[in-house]
Amino acid sequence: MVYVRKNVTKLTRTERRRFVEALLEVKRRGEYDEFVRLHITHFVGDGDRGLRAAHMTPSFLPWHRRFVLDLETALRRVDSSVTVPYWDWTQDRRATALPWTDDLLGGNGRPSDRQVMTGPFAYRTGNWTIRAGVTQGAFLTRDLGRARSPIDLPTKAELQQALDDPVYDVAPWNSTVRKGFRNKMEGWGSGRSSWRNHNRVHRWVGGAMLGGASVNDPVFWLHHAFVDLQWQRWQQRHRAHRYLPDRPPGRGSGQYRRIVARHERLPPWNVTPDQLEDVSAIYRYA
Ligand code: CU1
Ligand code: CU1
Repeated sequence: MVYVRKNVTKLTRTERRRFVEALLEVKRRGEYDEFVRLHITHFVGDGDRGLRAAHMTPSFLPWHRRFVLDLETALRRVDSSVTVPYWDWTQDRRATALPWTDDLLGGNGRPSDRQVMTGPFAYRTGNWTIRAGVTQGAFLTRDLGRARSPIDLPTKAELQQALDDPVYDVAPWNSTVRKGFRNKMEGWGSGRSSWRNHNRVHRWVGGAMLGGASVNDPVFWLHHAFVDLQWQRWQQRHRAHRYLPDRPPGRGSGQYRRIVARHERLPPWNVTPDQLEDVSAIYRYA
């Protein structure tokens, strides 16, 4: 049965409660921290050595598609009615509105140390202690909108610029490319312009959402579900276009063995980007 991922603003009271309870149970079982660790392990950038499977790379989209799917599977083992909702940050832009309510993700961090004090993921509830992180803090932190040097969430127009590009990605397939849907969506550039779309949302949330351990904030999943929806929209708009590159770069290329081509295995899974392009048999967005 194909299940439905909803806009977070469309969840009923019961659906919100069940989503939160499933997350807390996955955390209690120790599975959640494995997701955090996996993401940290795959936080390899242009300046690092080795294969870039998850970030600054064409497979940014399929990697996170499979990653969200795995979390969703873990949630559905707890409660089969649960799916991952998406946060449309072009619409829901206020730090006090959904998804930042006490019955869902809780609110902003307090000014002194950015610790989240409200909602189900506040440290004092005892249910959300951060164990896997690049920093040592045990509590979840947020700095919605960046109080000291404010930024806005990406706009509809900015998202549209990414969706309008018919080419999936271009050489050299990293964070420096100016063309292609993938990096316009992922959002790398230089200086402040490297905070576009996906990246900008991580910046806007701040706190735990910065860096490799960003999975510690459950908004990660709502954000990446929305990014995943954009990939679907892009596919529907540009039907003649597909994931690129279709073949691995050759030995002479600086990207040799650094990226994942369409039919290559996408670590840590036994799956290819090609196999992740169509998920219509698993879920759809409403
Ligand atoms: Cu990521
Ligand atoms: Cu992300």
